Amino acid sequence: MYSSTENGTADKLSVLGTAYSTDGWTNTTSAILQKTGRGLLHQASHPLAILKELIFQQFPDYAYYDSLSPVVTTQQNFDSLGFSNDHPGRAKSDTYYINRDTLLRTHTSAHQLQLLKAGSSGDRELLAQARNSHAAPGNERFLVAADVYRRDEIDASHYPVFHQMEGVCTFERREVNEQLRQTGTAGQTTTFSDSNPLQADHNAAEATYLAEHMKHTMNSMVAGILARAGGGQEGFPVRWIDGSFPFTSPSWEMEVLFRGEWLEICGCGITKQSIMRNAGMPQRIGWAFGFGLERLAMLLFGVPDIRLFWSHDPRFAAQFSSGKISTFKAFSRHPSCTKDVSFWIPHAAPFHENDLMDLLRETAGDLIEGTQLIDSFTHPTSGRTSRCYRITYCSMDRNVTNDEINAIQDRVRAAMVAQLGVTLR
Ligand code: FA5
Ligand code: MG
Repeated sequence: MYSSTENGTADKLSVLGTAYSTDGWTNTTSAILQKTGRGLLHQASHPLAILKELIFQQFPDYAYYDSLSPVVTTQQNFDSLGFSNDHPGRAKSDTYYINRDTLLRTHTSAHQLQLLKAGSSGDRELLAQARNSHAAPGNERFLVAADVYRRDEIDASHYPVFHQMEGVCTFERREVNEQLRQTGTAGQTTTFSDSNPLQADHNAAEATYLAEHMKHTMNSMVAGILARAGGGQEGFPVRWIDGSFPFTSPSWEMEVLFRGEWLEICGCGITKQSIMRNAGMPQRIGWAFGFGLERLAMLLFGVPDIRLFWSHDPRFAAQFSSGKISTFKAFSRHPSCTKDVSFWIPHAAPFHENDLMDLLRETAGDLIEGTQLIDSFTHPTSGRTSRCYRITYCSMDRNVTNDEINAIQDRVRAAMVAQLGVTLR
């Protein structure tokens, strides 16, 4: 995937058949590049693809996109959505860059402006990429399902590649106001606050109308899917909490009670009117949501660990079939093995935990089950900081030998010295 020059540094990187030049921003590892080609959303009997189709069916009058390339510009992923220049999401420690201007999308919102614009300008080429472009021919309502990439910790509910479902719905402002004049706003409950404010561009009645429409749409979608799950699946209680995104205001997160804990499954809000103006539709107002598909799939299919979605084990794949929500039955778990590594953080260079996580994935792939920081202290006189991480190794689909893990741990330790500049203890 990387083509290398003689000193071993890559000058070109190929993603899904297109070559991109690299620079000091490039931090996408080959372990991640391999995931760009897996296409889990296009394997009809994979739980994520089943869920995607069930959601699409709940939105018959929306255009659906599920084949947009994960390679986007910083303009699409951040600038078009109003992320400030110093927003932490832009940091190299959080995002997989291909080069300075190009990255693996960190969320499906990266396509919002582009798709709204395609609708207002009649960009036929892009509109034709919708699977059912006849349903909403001007992209006034659309869904985008896609793989997204984030440098993140490793555990049972976080993985550096996951999937989102974006939903965008827009209305003629004049028609909303006409309807509000006829029906009034009595009985509506949306409140705004200083920390989750109404936009200066909207009046309270309009924003309330949009928020109620959005929450109703999302609740019905979740209820519709749960109804399809059948077989004694009980409803999951849902609650809304205030959220914050640069491209919506007000904003919310939807949480679902699952095994006694509130699990965040979605972010959403009223689309900033600046986005509608930039899209060439200042006369329309709208809302948007972004669901995490793994989070929903884990509770619908009873999948206990996010890494199972990437398993090549036929015992995983065999349990699901297109159009059906079935409950996952765990196959025998293979024994795990833990190894600790202690080291001094280098004086000169900054140390970021996500660099260690990428190094682990690059060296040991999905054998890494999780990591835990078990000790951290700063020496009182030298001022040096030491950390100890416990790494848990476990295979999803086979037994691994102690010798094999020892060899991997040796490679991890050597790579930490070479790439992170740490001093092992
Ligand atoms: C976003 O990505 C926003 N783009 C959502 C949005 C869209 C807001 C439209 C407003 C309008 P957030 O970073 O919270 O927001 O991620 C959205 C969902 O993705 C989360 O609720 C969660 O379900 C899922 N998610 C986030 N990080 C991970 C991860 N590392 N692994 C699995 N799922 C994740
Ligand atoms: Mg969130």
